[in-house]
Amino acid sequence: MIYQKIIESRGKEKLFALLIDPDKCNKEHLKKLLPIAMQCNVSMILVGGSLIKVDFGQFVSSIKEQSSLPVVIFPGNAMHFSTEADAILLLSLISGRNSDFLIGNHVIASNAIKNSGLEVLSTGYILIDGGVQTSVQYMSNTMPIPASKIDIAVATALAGEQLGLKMIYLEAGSGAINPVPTELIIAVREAVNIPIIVGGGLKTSEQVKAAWNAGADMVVVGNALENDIEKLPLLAAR
Ligand code: 1GP
Repeated sequence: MIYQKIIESRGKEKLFALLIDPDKCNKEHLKKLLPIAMQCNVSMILVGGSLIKVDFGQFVSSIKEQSSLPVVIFPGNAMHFSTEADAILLLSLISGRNSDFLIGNHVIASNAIKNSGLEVLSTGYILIDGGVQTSVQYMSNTMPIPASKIDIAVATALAGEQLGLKMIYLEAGSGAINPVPTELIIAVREAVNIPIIVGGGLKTSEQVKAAWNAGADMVVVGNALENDIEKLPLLAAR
């Protein structure tokens, strides 16, 4: 079970998730990327994006055929689904006030998720302003929390924990100029006990380590590796 693995790793090993956007990863790239990901002890592969054109199920299957790494769906909406994955990061966009992303898509997908038997990782998804308008902001039609409003981010994370969500994802958005500030991660870490995932705009190993040191249990990197697989060993080094 993936959640069990996340809980058991706390205090022992920091986790690194590789985010693959199916539209930005062709067969050749995937073939090169997966062996490196396995060598680098990547903890799991997240598959997703705000808007996806290619066949989601086929893409997940091709990852499963070529690697033994756990594959977790990182859905942009209810259409992003595959029974071949190991788990789904069931994101409720709790920093926003758009009911479609708080509960609407979840209702649409609920029976398919139940029938699939996939592990459900219910996660409070909190958008933090990363210095540029990102696809997730536009597609979800929600406003991110300003990066300086640490008290709002903390209260939002706390509410997510009190609602029974199993994890908090602090998200600056794919391709963010500024990753989630370390002071904000530290403050959320002090406020909640559940695991914290941090992603968006992490481009250097210093930024990855800073997020881990601030209290992230797992970091997510996508963009920085899309055109530069060679950076993976450095970014994923513990
Ligand atoms: C985006 O947090 C992830 O949803 C990863 O962001 O693509 O900027 O690494 P990047």
